[in-house]
Amino acid sequence: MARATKNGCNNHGTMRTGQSSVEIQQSILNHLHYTQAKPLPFATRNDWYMATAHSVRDQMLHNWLTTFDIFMSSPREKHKIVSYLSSEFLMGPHLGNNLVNLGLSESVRKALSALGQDLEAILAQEVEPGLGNGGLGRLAACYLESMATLRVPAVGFGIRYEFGIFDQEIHNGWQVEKGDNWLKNGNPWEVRRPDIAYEVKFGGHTEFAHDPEGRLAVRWIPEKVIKGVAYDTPVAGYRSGGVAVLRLWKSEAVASFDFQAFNAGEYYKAVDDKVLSETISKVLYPNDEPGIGKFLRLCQQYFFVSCSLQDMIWFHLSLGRGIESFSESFAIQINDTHPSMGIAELMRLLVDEHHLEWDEAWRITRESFAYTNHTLLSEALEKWPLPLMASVLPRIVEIIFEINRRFLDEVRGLFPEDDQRIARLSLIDETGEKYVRMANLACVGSHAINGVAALHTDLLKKTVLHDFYELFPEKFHNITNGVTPRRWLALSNPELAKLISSKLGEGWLSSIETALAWLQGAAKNTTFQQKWLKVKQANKIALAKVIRERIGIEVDPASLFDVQVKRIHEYKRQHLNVLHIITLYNRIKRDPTADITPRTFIFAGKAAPGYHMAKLIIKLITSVADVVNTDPDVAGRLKVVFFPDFNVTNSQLIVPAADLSEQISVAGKEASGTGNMKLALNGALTIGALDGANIEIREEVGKENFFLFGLEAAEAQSLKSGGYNPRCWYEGNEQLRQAIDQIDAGTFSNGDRQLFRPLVDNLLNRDEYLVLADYQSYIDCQDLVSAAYCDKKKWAEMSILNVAGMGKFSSDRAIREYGEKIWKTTAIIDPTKYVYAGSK
Ligand code: 6GP
Repeated sequence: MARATKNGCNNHGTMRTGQSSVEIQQSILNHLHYTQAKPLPFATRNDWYMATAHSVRDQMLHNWLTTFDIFMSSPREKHKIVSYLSSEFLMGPHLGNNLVNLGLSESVRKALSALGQDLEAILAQEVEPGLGNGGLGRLAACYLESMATLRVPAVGFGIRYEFGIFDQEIHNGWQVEKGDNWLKNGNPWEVRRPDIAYEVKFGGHTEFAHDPEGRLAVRWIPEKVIKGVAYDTPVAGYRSGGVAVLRLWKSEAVASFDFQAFNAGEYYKAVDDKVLSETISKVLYPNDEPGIGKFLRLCQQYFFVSCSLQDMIWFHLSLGRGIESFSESFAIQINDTHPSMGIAELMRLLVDEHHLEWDEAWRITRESFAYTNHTLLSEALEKWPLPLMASVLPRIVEIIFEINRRFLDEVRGLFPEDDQRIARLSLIDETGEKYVRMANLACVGSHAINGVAALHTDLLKKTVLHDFYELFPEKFHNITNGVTPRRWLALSNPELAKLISSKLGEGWLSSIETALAWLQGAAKNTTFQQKWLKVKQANKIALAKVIRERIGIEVDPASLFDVQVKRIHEYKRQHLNVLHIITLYNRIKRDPTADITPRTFIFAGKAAPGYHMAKLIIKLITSVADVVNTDPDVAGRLKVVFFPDFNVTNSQLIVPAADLSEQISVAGKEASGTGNMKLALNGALTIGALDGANIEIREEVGKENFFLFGLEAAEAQSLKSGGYNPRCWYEGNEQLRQAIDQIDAGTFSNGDRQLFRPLVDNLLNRDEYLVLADYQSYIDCQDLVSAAYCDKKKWAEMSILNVAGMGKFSSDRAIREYGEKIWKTTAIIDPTKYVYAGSK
C-alpha cells in the first residue's frame, strides 16, 4: 500500500498512478483485513469490491493531497477554484472509470486474478450513485472529470441524497418506481468530514439589531437551524494526476440530544427534530414533473448553496485574503437555476455577516457567478411561489426584493415608458399569484450566461432570455456541451478504443479534439472497416445476451440496432419512433414477403412519476412490442425492446452496440443533448432533426454521414403560429392515419379502446411537438437508413467518419472554453511534477 510521508506525499510531491499488481494485491488484502475486517474464507463479493475500491481510493487521495500541496505553493494569481454548483451529479459507477483514468486496469485485473477474483464480477458489484435525473446531472459529472484531467482546481458542490433517482421496473408494460437505496452496502468512495459543517437557517423572521461594532444590521431569527456536513469524493483526471472533488452536503440536526437534559416530551421533540433535519437531503426530486415545486425542494436548494458558499468563504479567508477579493478565489458556475438562490445567499453572507456595503457585495457577487441555462421549455423555467419562499427564507426574499428594486430602477432609466418590459424583467412575476423567477435572478446576478449548443444560445437570445440579451448582450456566450471520451469510449467500448489506438497510437484520449480526425484517413480502408464492424458486432452480441437474460426477448445481432435512449418526454418524440415501427409492421402485414431491413428497436428511459403522458408512451412501446415481437408474419425481422432502468451503467452497455442513434426531438426544444454525442462517438449514425447539438454534429461529421429529416426550428415555429392543425396531416396521409387508427382501435391493447385515447386525442387535437407534421419526412428518411445499412462497406465508412468527426464534442474542449471565456482560470499542476508510471 502507498505509504504517506509526513507531508502527506510520497515521491517528494510527485504524483503516482502506476502501481504494480503485487503492491495492489497487498493493498487489497490489507483493506480486506483492516477495513472490511473479514477473514479470507468469509469475504463476500461486496467485501472484495470494497477492498479493491479502497485500494484505488488510496491512490486518489494521495494525488488529491498532492494537488492541494501544489495549489497552496503555486503563485497567488493561480489560486482560483471553479465551484460547480449543481443540484445533481450523475457520476456513474466509480471503480471502472477510476481504473481507466489512473492507468490501473491491467494491474488490478492481475492482482485480483492472483487472489482468485474476477475484475468484471467486482465491477458489477458496484451500485451506481444515481444522484441526478439525466441531462444536466450527467453533464456535471463529465465536466468534473475533464476539470481533473485538465488540472483545473475544481470542486463540485451538491447534495448527498440518501435516495437517488428511482429505479425503474416494468410491470405489465407499465413503469413502476422503486426507491434507490444506493448506500445500503456502504460507499467506499466518500470521506465524511464531520469537521466541515455549516449551519443553515430556515423560517422565522428578521429584525434590525446592532452588530458587535455597533452598526445597525438585519438579523435573521430563524425558526429552525440545520447543519450540513461535507462528504468528499475524489474524481480522478485521466493520467494527469489532477483530482477534482465532489463535495456533497448531508443534512443533520444541529445538536445531538442528550438523555439527561430532556424530559420525556422534549426528548421526543428532539427526535422529531432530528428526523426533520435529516429529511432535507433524503431524496432527489425527479424533474419533468408538471406543476410547481415542493417545499422540501426549495429547502434543498437553499441548504446546499448556503453550505457551499459558507465553505468557499471560509477557505478564501483561510488563504489570508480579505473578503473583498472573494471573486479572485472562486469562479462559481451554476448548473441551471437550481442553485441560483446562491446569488441572494452570497449577498446575505457578505452584507449581514461580513458587513460589506451593498454595492461592494453586489460587485463581488456578480463577478463570482455565471449561469448555464439548460432548457428552452418555458414550463421548465423554475419559479417559486412568493409566499412559500417568504415563509421559508424570509431574509433571502428581502434581499431578492432589494436586488429587484435596484435592478428595475436601472431598467426604468433605460426604458422609461416600457412597463411591459419592466414587468417581464422583474424578478417577481406579478401576472397572477406572485412568484420569484429564478432565471431572472440568475441573469441579473451573473456576469456570464451561456447556452449549451449554438442553436440553443441563439434561441435563448431571441426568445426565453431576449429581454436580458437586449440589456446585457456582452454577458451571453455559447458553450456547446461535451462528453468525456474516457467513460464514454475507453471504459464502455474498450475494443473500439484499442482499434483506434492501433491507428492513432497511445495518448489520443487526452487530445481527442485534434486526434480523432486522423481516423478519416482510415475510413475507406477495407481491412480497418472489417475490424471496425467486428467490434460493433461483438458489442451487439453482448447486448443481445443481456436483453435475453433480463427481458427474455431474443434479438438478432445481425439486425440494425436502432436506439433511442433518454428521458421519456413528448418533445423527445419516442411516439414518432413508434409510428415508424407500426408503419413497418403494416408493410409486412400487407405483404409478408416485403423486403424489410431487419431491425431491433431499443428504447430505454425513465418517465417522471407524475408525468402521465410519458408513462403512457412507455406503455405504448411495450404494447407494440408485444404484438410485433410475436406476430408470425414478422418472422423476427422486427423486434422491439424496452430496456428497463436506464442509468449510466446500462447506458455504457447499450451505447457501444448502437447502429442508429435516434435524436428526433422537434427542432427548437432540445437544448443540446449529450446522448447524441455518446452514440456518435461509438460509431452510431444519427437520424435527427436540426435541433440542439445535432446541428453541430452534422457539421462535424459531414452531412452525407447524417440522416436529416424534419422541420427546422424556424419552420416549426411558423407552422405553429400559423395555426397548426394536426388533423389535416392525419387525414392527408394514409399510412399515418392507419397507424393512429390502429392505436385508437385497440390493435395493440387487446381491443381496449380507452387505454391510448389520451395520447391519440393529444396527437389529433394539439400535437404540440409536431409529430404528425414530421411523420412523412421521418419515414422517408428511415427508408434511406434501411437501404444504407444493406451496404456494409459504406456503412462502416460512414460510422468511422462519425467517430472521426467527434473531437469537438469532448468535455475537455468545453471546459477549456469555460476556462477562457468565463472563469479565467489557469491550470495549476506543473506537469513536470507529475509522473505517469503506466500500469505494470
Ligand atoms: C438538459 C437538456 O434537456 C439537454 O438537451 C442537455 O443536453 C442537458 O441538459 C445538458 O446541457 N436539461 C436538463 O437536464 C434540465 O433539467 C432544466 O434542464
